[in-house]
Amino acid sequence: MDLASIKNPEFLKTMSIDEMKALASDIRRFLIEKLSVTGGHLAPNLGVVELTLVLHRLFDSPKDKLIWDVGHQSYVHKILTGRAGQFDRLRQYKGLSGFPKRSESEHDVWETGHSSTSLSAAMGMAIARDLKGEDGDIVAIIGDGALTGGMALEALNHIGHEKKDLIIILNDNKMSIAPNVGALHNMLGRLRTAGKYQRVKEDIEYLMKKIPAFGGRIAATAERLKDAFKYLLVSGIFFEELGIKYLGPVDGHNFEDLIAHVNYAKKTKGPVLVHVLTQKGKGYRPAEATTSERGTARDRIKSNPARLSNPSMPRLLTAKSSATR
Ligand SMILES: Cc1ncc(C[n+]2csc(CCOP(=O)(O)OP(=O)(O)O)c2C)c(N)n1
Repeated sequence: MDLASIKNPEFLKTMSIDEMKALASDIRRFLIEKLSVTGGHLAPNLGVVELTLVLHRLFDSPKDKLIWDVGHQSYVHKILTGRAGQFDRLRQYKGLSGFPKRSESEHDVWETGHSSTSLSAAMGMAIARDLKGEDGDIVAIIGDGALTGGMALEALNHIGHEKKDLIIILNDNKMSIAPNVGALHNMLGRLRTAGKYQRVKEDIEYLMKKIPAFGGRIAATAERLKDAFKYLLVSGIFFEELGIKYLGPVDGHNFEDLIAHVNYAKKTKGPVLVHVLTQKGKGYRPAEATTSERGTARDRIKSNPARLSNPSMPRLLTAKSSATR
């Protein structure tokens, strides 16, 4: 597809999944080629190709608000909102900004660069929407790195308390600028692997139902066990206890799963978080493999032009890399 011919994201609504897959491939190739000349945030954008396509398919930007945290991962959003033709001047004087910019597009509703602000922005926009009696979805897209910032945690505190309708997309690639660390990161790690324990949870539930409800010490112990296991049985208890419904984890490179989860989030009342697992650098092996400082691409790609010489490279790399996930 000629990406420069895209004027707005409307066309995505009628695309088949296969067409969206082909478009994802075209976008990855475009990003790698353009950023090899200008530099720019390659890996974060390669990781959100499918996610951005799905968000623009299911929401009606700019009536629905897409708020990108940090904003360094908004290149795919820029392509889908009619700015592909400006990528030769990315991050240059009077050229296309590397971050969302309101003067550039009505689809850029929040100017960023500073991390961890998207959740407060979403909360403010949700309050304004309700005060004015308007409708429209408010969607914040925040990385697991930015989620550890103080402002994001203040916003979670506020969001869980107010219970406004808003959607948080947690783009969890286990990376900040370097590999993420800390207690929140460890908690997300437990959620990521929760699927593996599904069977264990089912077994525990079965056993719980077998415990007879009679008096005495056995019953008391059983009750305590039930309380303890509740934490195993409810996914995303951290967010749920804050008052935010948790959905996921979902494979952020699988269109069907993404569409199903985001559609469910749209129908949910109150604040909801969709835990999306993505791979930073997806589709370009050097960007997938490096474990630190993968921000700008120019020098790395220039130092190995052979990586760009095969025109089908992004597709090939996507196929190979999915085996390493
Ligand atoms: C207040 C502030 N501190 C630090 C940074 C530097 N910074 C840029 S991106 C980033 C984290 C990115 O990690 P994540 O949010 O997980 O997004 P990803 O790049 O993995 O998609 C940080 C800390 C910043 N932009 N703003």
